[in-house]
Amino acid sequence: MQTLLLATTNANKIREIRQLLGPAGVTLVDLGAFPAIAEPEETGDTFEANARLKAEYYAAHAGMLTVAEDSGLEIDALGGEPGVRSARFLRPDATYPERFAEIARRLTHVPRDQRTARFVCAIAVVDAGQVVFETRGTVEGLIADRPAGTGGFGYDPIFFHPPLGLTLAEAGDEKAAVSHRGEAFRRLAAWLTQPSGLNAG
Ligand code: ITT
Repeated sequence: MQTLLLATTNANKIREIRQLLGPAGVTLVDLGAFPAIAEPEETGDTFEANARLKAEYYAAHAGMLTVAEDSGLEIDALGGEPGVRSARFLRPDATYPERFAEIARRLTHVPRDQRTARFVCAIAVVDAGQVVFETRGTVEGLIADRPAGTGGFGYDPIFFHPPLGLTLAEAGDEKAAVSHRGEAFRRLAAWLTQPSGLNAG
């Protein structure tokens, strides 16, 4: 069975991705197996650039087939902020309630129906120094009036998903069915299991 390094330091991502790649028939190892590898600086301007940067870096240091993802929240009325800086928005050590309050402040004069936003997840897979698979998943929604729900992580409590009528923090298992990460990693699972994918032969 193929072994794939899941190169993220975010435990919430690991939990979601392990579930999404369950049907892919690969053995997943995470960065817990490589405690000596320091985190790279995420210098890319796009989710794709950062996903590639992380996958190339960890693949080179661990010497194995590696997947990395870069994700975040784009709020249209804020010109796409926090975007690639989602994990560091406001301050690297800011709490999510602090970030929610700042977003609410910046959206004060924006009508509710114009508070459109999306989560984006870009994936890159690197094998022997080459990017061998890339994709992007998105989910569209609206910034909620106030945080709601205790599931998920990060910005999920303020991300309202109109078809579900819930924030992603209220969505439970349904988050994976509609999320940016779900879309991207289901495509990766399909690629890993198809005859022309990595498992060929
Ligand atoms: P790695 O780089 O090690 O993977 P990270 O948390 O720093 O971990 P990113 O740079 O990709 O990862 O930042 C992603 C941030 O975007 C994450 O920390 C959240 O703030 C936000 N985010 C991404 N996916 C999310 C989701 O499903 N729900 C809520 N917030 C999410």
